[in-house]
Amino acid sequence: MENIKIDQLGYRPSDPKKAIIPQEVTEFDVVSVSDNKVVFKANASESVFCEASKETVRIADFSAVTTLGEYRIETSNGSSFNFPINDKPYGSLRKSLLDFFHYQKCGVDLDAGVWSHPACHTSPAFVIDANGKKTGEKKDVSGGWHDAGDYGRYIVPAAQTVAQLLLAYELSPNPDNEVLDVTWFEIEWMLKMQDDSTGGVYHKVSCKGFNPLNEMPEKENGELLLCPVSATATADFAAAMAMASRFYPEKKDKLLDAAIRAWNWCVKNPDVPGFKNPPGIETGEYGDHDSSDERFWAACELFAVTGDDEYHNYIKTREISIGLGWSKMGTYGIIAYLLHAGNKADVNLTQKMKDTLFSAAEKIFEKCKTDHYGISLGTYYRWGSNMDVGNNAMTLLLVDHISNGHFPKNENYREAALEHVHYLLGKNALNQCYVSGFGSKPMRNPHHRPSVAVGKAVPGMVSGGPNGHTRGDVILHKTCEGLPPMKCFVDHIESCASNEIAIYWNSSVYFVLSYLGF
Ligand code: G3I
Ligand code: 9MR
Ligand code: ZN
Repeated sequence: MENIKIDQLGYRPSDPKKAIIPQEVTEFDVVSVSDNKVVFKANASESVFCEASKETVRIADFSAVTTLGEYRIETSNGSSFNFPINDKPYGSLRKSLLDFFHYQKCGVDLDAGVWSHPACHTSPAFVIDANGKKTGEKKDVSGGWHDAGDYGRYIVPAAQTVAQLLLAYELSPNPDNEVLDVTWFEIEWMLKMQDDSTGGVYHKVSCKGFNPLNEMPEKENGELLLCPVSATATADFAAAMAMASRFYPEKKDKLLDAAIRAWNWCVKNPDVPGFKNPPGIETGEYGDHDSSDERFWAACELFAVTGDDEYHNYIKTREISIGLGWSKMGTYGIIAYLLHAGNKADVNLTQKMKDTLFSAAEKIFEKCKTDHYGISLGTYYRWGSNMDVGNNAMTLLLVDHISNGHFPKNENYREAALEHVHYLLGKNALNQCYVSGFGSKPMRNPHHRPSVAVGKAVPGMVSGGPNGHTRGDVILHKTCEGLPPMKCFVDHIESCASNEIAIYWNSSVYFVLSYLGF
């Protein structure tokens, strides 16, 4: 019985290594798989109660095992899956997380093995107004990535994804060369989503509702509808395009021009209310009534690139906020300012931004100390909790970068971030590796239309993960009602609230692996 939880993909020799074992036993062995010999024997920790999984466990520290090889943990009443210790334990995982974006391409003939398909969603989209009525205008907005398990394309999550991929490229010790090409596919589409006359950016494009779960994308051929311009989409767009202008020198003018036109729209429209799906539209909403963090991010990116006072003055009068997930984007602004404002940076503002970011990281770090799986969600597991796991790890790593590894206190943020990765790869209450195609118990049945249509999961996709708010998801509710939050997950195609996949969940984990050099 595999009742001992470890990272199913394994460990690097010098990394800390902790398994979670049931409370009934104290002694554990590390056994070498090739000859069944015990190579390490020790006592696990005192038993501890884990609030998120409502179970009592012990922590088995086997960091002392550093010899390359294949192992498993054993106790008198069970064992773990086999796992390796070597210099590249994750193999092609990181590459596969990036390759995933290829499978999400819209508007092109896709050559992707059994998931290949003809070009989808190529017809021009009808612009609609806030009442859901067609305005008479049509626009070509083909291209970009399908957001997730559905075929909608939405600007807000696209901006998060682009930012995380570009930051992974910028801050990794060994960046993947393909990142810029991969990301350009989305940027090109985003540029088409801008309204030429006003500079505002349409919030999203999709059909009016979701199509059946077993349908390949080219089969979805209802009318495409372009939802109204929103403040969050426009500000996110301004930020992402200004940021991108630093990475694509030959496209700099075009990107910066688009960013400035979007910014000017934001200036002219300070009080536009947040986006809501117009009547009759049922696809992903990405509703967010507060565009202040998106505007802040945009101003920081524009200042980083242009050094213009207009943006600096704006930033100086705004609240500094934190966030890396689509509804709260402040941290991207902070990072742009801290890394790229150069000698134009204001000393006080720099300090304020550092304080805000560092205290957010400290809170995350404190939470890890009280969680026996070593992660930072406490008991709050919501839709896309695995993105929160990735984003919290990313926050720790951004502070690691900004502070050059010298923290205010002697805390190891890299190690804490790595525990988040171990959690995603199997060291969790369900013994579940949350990435398709990887681990001894991979996620196999994603709520992802092409995977459902073909009957086989596209590899390298990060599942949304446990969601303690099960209502509305019939299969999740039936399976997990009453269970503690860390266990509210079902590897079932129908569970969109726990087992969908999304571009911005992959980009989050991709950043973490890239930064850590895997
Ligand atoms: O804000 C409330 C909070 O006050 C409350 O405590 C909590 C618990 O119920 O819910 C919070 O709202 C949640 C919201 O996300 C913000 O976290 C909603 O319940 C929850 O249903 C909502 O989930 C979003 C989901 O769409 C449904 O709208 C996810 O964040 C978002 O990632 C997801 O995105 C979808 C797109 O719409 C369509 N494409 C797929 C994509 C991924 O599943
Ligand atoms: O399949 C849809 C998924 O991609 C979305 O993230 C989710 C958001 O609400 O909705 C899913 O669609 C379901 C719809 O909301 C309710 N009827 C069943 C649909 C398919 O499971
Ligand atoms: Zn498509």
